[in-house]
Amino acid sequence: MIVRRVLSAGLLAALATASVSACGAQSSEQPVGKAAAPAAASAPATAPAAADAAPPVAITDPWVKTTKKGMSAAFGTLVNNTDSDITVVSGASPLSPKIELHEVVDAKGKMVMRPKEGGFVIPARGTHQLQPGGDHIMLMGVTEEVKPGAQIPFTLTLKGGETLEFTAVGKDFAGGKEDYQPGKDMNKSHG
Ligand SMILES: [Cu+2]
Repeated sequence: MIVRRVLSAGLLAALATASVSACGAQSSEQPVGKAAAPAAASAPATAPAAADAAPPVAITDPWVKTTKKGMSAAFGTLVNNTDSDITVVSGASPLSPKIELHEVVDAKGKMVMRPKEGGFVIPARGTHQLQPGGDHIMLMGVTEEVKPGAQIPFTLTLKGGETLEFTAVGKDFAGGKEDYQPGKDMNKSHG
């Protein structure tokens, strides 16, 4: 028990250190070069550091393939602003009661999609692309028509339980080798 307590304390200390580092200017040990630099013209004078506003994880240009009903998919570029890998483990949206995280793989020359084991990993300080023909957020049963320009709210849940909320925009897309439309059988069983 004592060992476990010590370990926990160590972890907590590490976490505390990490969050202090993330806040940058709040730690007296951190160099304040960024805050002192006059080049940051766009930052308000009172903002100590732009890093304070950067979320640990974000998504750029999120969009949803337009569809009348059935299946569709959401795409965008996941951005990791931290020094550790971040894993997206699940997704949710009012547009579809069931959502899966998919990948597209080459199965004997045929591109097929399937749930991605372990979710999407965004490398530390890196990005992870969600795009047609690759990883995507799969909407298994779209409940209403998605028109171009539609605003669709999404929530992604990360491995640690944190969430990333964003709004994806409806966009027509005809390309891609994989089929995001439901088969006839699935139509039949749907609803
Ligand atoms: Cu899919």
